[in-house]
Amino acid sequence: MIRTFIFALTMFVVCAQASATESLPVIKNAYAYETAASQKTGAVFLEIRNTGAEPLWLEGVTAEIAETTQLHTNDMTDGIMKMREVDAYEIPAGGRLTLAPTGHHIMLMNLKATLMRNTLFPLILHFKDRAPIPVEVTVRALSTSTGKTP
Ligand SMILES: [Cu+2]
Repeated sequence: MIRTFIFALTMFVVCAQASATESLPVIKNAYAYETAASQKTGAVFLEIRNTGAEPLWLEGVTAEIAETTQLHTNDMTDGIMKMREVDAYEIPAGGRLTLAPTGHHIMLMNLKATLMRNTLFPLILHFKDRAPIPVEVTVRALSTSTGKTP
């Protein structure tokens, strides 16, 4: 009798923990800059908030609009800014990660279509141990940028 009760209690705790870590990443402000017709690459920036109690890992991205996508970061090496591919981005528990032109960015390679300003295109974010999350990326005009794109 007591044993059953303890088992039930344990199950309750386990379930409560599982649902606590199920909190979804919150994605905000996903955007890319428009591309020229001849341009084969583009970059996507966005903000990810982790409302959960566990770290989140963004492990990859799929986008219909590009043949390949990679997670990139910018490193300063010998005074030169260079892009480098990374396996994943960590978003700490209760923290946020901002992808921006000067740092981390999602690289779209071999674009199948030109990114036209004021349009949207879909992207799917793949987090470790989470269901994929679709987002809509807004294409911004280049003139509104700082003039710096990766
Ligand atoms: Cu890049």
